[in-house]
Amino acid sequence: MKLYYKMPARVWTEALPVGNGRLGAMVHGGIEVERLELNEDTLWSGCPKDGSNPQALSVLPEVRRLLAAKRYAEADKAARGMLGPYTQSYLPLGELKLRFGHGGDTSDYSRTLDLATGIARTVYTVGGTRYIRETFCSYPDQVIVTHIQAEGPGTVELEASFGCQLRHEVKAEDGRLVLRGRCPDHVDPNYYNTERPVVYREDGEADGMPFEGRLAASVDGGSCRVEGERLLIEGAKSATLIFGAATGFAGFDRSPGRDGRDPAPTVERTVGAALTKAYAELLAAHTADHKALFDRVELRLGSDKAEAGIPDGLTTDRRIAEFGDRDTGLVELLFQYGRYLMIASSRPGTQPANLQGIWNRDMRPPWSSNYTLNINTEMNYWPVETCNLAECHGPLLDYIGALAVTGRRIARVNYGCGGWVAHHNGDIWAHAAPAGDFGHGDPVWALWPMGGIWLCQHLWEHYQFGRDEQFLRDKAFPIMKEAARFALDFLIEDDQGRLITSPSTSPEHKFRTPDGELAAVGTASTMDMQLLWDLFSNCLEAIEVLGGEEQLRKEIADARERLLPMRIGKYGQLQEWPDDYEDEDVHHRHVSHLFGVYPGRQLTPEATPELFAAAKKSLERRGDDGTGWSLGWKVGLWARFRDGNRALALIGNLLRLVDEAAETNYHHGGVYPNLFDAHPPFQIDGNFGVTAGIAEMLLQSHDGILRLLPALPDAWPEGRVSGLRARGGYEVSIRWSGGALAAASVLSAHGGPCVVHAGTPVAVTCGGREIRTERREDGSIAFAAEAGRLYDISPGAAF
Ligand code: FUC
Repeated sequence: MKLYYKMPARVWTEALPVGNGRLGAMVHGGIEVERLELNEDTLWSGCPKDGSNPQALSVLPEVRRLLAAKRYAEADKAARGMLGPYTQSYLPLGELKLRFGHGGDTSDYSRTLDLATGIARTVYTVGGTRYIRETFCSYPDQVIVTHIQAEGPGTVELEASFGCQLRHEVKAEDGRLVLRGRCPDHVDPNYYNTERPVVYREDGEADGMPFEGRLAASVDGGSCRVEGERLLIEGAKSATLIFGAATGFAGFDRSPGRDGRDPAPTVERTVGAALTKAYAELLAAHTADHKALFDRVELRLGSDKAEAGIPDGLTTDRRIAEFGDRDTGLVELLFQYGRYLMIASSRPGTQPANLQGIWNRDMRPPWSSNYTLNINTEMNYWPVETCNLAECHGPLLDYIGALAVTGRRIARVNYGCGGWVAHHNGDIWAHAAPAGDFGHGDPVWALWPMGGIWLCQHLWEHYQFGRDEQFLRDKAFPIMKEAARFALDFLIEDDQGRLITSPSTSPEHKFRTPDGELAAVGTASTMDMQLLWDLFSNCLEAIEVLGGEEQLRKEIADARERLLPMRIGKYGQLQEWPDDYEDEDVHHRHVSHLFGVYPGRQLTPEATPELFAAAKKSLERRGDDGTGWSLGWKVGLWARFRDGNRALALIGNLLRLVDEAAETNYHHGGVYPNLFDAHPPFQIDGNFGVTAGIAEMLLQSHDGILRLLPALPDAWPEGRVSGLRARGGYEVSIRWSGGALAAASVLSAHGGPCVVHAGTPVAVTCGGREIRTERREDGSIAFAAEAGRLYDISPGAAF
């Protein structure tokens, strides 16, 4: 479980990420100069702003009238009047540079990131001295730790300094090297050309985020001092550098500049506390914390490396370039990397993972490195429940709560609706308005009031996997029901009394009208209808669990019944829009209308065979290429289509080596040498998407049945996976051989009826005793599980 290289990172996408959900670093592993590019997840530009647009409400009837008459071009133009501001940007904290005195004449260099321990290690020899450098980011101690050990006659000689692109100063203070500064009051998105994209207010009214980073060190032998803008270590056998940082962030609704927290005491507390501890103690606490999460899931895809012609000792980038998915160990690594990155970028109490997780080096990062809610943010969190990291879901679930607050105002002012709404972009200030500088944005992405509705799926899924009824009652359902309120108020009737959304888009994809015109804004996109079905169904199931809400239950059930039905088009495809229009781009990266297959659950081969087949046809037509995240999505989709070979082909397409210098590409992605997903540019969603997709190949539970090995590719005849989670409160381990189930176990946390489909007759035992099962027509078996019991499932006749 290691990423491995034989030379230092030359560029950012070769560097190795560490993080504790809040603090992060990209570790370059340089020889004469080590660089840690630093991040803190609350370091954003701007402050809370009212993004509502009262004009939107007066434009809305006009847009609806034009759409009813299918006057798309005019509707598109008018819809621009409904937009709000752009989001703010996620910003880079700075860089910690360590300049070593030992020269560059080294041998035996290696650089690794151990996913199982969360430690980035750089090892090399200079003269007769072996230098061992370890960096990790501790969640329990809330600091980044770099330990340098000289084994042999040589010593550690180093000079540490900070770099920073934000307004800042560096000072020696009380034995610490302090980096202090503030963020701009405003940063425009990187794709928006303006005269002053980065704005610092100078009038004493600055709202921008204050921040502070502190570096301190302890040494074994030799000396350590802070002087001017440097921290200096001389003659040490080993040195431990401690870096901590904090910002003025005090909540999505408070100006950090005027009403925020002073970051200094917070950062001093963590750095001071960590300094009193020995390196071994810091390391032990970090490793225990990391392993408690990471070790829950194990995946082994049995393979004979020699037979596959894969030499030992190959670096990760060579494995990608030369073997891709044929190297099953690399596929295991890719799977676990998604889990590693989740642990490193989203922990209880932190911000949710953004487009780049927490790792960003740019003042104007791609797409503001924001929360892109029309696929990317959700995809980030697809693996959390199945891959046994449910607590890492917390930051997103909390964030949905913040959006439900700001989104209430947008629902009322922009749409005249109750409940809450979010659109395709969010930021740390819980931006919920349609993005686009009040008219600059393109409705094809901006005008999509479905962000909150999609996010609510995460609240329901968190309940489904964990069955925490109090969470459902107190936290999830109140937010879900208000999202449903918005939806119920926003829906209108078409001329046949069916319920439609208007205006409506299918994220980022245009359709071609019979006159050959490209249009973005229409009515009732298939994705809208599927998202609404999902939210309504989840609300109805929640009401069943919680009781009460009779009035709302009726209203939602009635609306779900009346949603415009999906249609099959002239190519046998699932139509993306209610009319069978041509695609703007048949290979478009978004596959929004397949939400109902994955991550949704509306379309299954058993419940909706025709629509399911049409959805598959749609995916065929889209093809097997795409941006990194698009490939990740397609892995999950092919898993749901129960085609393991095709899912693996998509993993193969994602495992294409992309160069740092590759330009932004909307059709062709892959991974960088550090296995970061390449849109390109770097975007972390594809990492999370493929991890979730691989889990989906091995276990599914969206239709109420635990489906074991639903999409096992021929290339993985042997293997085992342990610790995957399934809806209903189950933990599942599976072993297979010769391409078929060998054994499985199901741990039931809460008890209840358990239905298992293994593709073969199975018997169930518990503690060695046979369990009575009921055999069902579809080949599955059902039994009554008791809470806290482990059930063993083995091929053979059912008892
Ligand atoms: C959506 C996608 C793009 C990119 C951006 C962050 O706009 O269509 O491909 O992922 O989000």
